[in-house]
Amino acid sequence: MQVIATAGHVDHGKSALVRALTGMEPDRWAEERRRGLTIDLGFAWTKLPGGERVAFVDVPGHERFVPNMLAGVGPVPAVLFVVAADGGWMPQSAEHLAAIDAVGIRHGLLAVTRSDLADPGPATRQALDRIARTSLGAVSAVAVSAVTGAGLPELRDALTRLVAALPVPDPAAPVRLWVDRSFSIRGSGTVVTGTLPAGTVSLGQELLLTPSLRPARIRGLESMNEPVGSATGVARVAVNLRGIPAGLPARGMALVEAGRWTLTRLIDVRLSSRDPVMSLPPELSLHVGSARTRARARPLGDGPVARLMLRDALPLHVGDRVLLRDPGSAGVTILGATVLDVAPPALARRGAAAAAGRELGAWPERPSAADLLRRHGLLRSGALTAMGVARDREPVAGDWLADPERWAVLRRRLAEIVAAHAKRDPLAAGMAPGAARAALGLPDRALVEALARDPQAQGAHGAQFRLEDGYLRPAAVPDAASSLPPKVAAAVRAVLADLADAPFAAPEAGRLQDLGLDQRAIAAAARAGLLLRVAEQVVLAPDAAPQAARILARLPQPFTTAQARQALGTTRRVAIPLLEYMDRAGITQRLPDDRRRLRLRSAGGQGVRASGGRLTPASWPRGGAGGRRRLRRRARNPISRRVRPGPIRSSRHQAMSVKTTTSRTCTPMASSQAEGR
Ligand SMILES: Nc1nc2c(ncn2[C@@H]2O[C@H](COP(=O)(O)OP(=O)(O)O)[C@@H](O)[C@H]2O)c(=O)[nH]1
Ligand SMILES: [Mg+2]
Repeated sequence: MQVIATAGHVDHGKSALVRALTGMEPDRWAEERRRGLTIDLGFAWTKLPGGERVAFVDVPGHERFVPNMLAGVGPVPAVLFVVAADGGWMPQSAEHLAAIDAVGIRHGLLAVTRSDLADPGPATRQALDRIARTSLGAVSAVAVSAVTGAGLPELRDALTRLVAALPVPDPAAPVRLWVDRSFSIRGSGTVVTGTLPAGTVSLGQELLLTPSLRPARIRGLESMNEPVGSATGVARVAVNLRGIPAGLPARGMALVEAGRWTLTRLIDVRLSSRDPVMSLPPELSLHVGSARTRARARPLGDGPVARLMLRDALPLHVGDRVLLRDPGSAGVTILGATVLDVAPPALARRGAAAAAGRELGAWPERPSAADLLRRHGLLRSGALTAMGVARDREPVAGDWLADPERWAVLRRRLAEIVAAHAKRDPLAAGMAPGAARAALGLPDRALVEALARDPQAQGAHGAQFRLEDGYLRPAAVPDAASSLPPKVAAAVRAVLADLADAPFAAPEAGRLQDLGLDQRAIAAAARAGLLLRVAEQVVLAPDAAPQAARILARLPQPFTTAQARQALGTTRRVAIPLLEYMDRAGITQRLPDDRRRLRLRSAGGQGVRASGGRLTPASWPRGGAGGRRRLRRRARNPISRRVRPGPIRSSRHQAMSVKTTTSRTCTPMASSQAEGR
């Protein structure tokens, strides 16, 4: 089916025409019928000659009821524009047309009514000329009389052609059903009606009622007074809701699908008019769908871009069209605007507003994931979905999506931070990822881990750091000793001199103490690859393991610990931890009878590489033993976020965790909150 709204000046015959086309009474209220004046929206439907069903939303034409008119026109794809042959172009003809243009409706038809009372020619020419300059463009015109019935067959044919040309919306599109009526039926409970522009609603489905985000299950569904199991947009639907008290829903609220909309009070928009935003009144009415709220406008730069602070939170997508109106102005001020961001970042720095205006001014009407990521740097995949934007890339960590440029900047900054930390405290094990997360202002530690895992982090140029044993530290530098305090470097040189003649006579604890090599210093020297530390107090030269392997290769295989100790010319204090180290490194294999054999034909040759002074089989991930410890990825389950709604974190520059409580993904409200309403 299709839904078409009427439009046009009061008393030009809109309601009479809908009545003539459908046989239904669009003026629902007794007061409307008594006064012969449409005050609120009316609904009627019929079958066209070709069998297509079409519903009409009949709007009031009186200037006092323009907000009602906007609520009717907001969600529909097409209009039946009405001008009276004997009335001609009138103020609300112009105002309604401006509204249609602002909302961006592209399909319509002109009916010149009351053509039994005057020549329809002049009114037709006048109206077509004005309509042609709007989003409707060139439309067909039909002269009709609701009284004589003249022209009605031609109008039905024209409607059939119009409906056939309308685009078919995506049945899988996110559901947003703007409520235009709400009432309760004895025995059934709460019912809301609305125009479903796209997507599908079905019996049993759970939706959320904005702005409370209270869950509402569809208990009953009707389309054009007939019960249906499901309805696909475009459709007029009446929905019987479970879980919503009668009296709660109201026009302007919406039923939305969880996770697919952003509920927001703060939006960045671009006006369709060429007028600069500076001329915008600071207080405006904002209309979208059947909703109406107040908006305070802040120009972003001196172009057509503005930030709007809304009095009420609305479920919006990037790319939505909104209508802005200044009810206080003497003339009619109606402006259309495109929503460019539904969770805009704070404008903290000087000049940020103008910069945002320049950036957003160049965005397309339907901003892409790339556009939004360039602006936000990082976004959760779920947040992007809730913005109505399709994901075009894989996450960098968890469900985080990143702008490539921002990611590269973060990598460089992380390298700097890690290097600075190592310089400040050369003997430290490294920087904890949590500290790096805070320093970078990132919202999630998994991002730091992903930055460290990124192959570019290990690259030959620029950022060089790694995550090992749970700490971030600079990648091995060519002159490792220079990374140590001079005293420690000198002590290490002394140890290595001791070992030059007797490579397996590890210095005794007393000797280490005399040299000033405490546990921290030894650990730092080992990390720098200057010493091999096989036990707390047992240090050897970095190449001790391959050297030992060459000697042990000459023994009959397998060999005992005593044989190995003798061959290496050392004590049990050194031999046992060294052999255990070689077991771990895969150089030797320990048998059940405690004897060992060399695993490799030529130790130190193929299949083994030095890493940070340690030998590791090449098949291990870089970083050796520490790398094996799988980085615990914090699996952030997007489902779990749906249970507790939280603010979308918008990220910008270093202050990446700026939280905007002004927007959040539409997720069911907590049940404790639900009781409150
Ligand atoms: N003679 C004649 N009167 C009409 C025609 N259409 C509407 N009217 C009358 O015009 C008045 C206003 O019509 P209505 O449908 O309420 O206008 P609306 O305010 O645009 O909905 C009513 O008195 C109608 O009976 C028509 O085609 N011919
Ligand atoms: Mg009317």
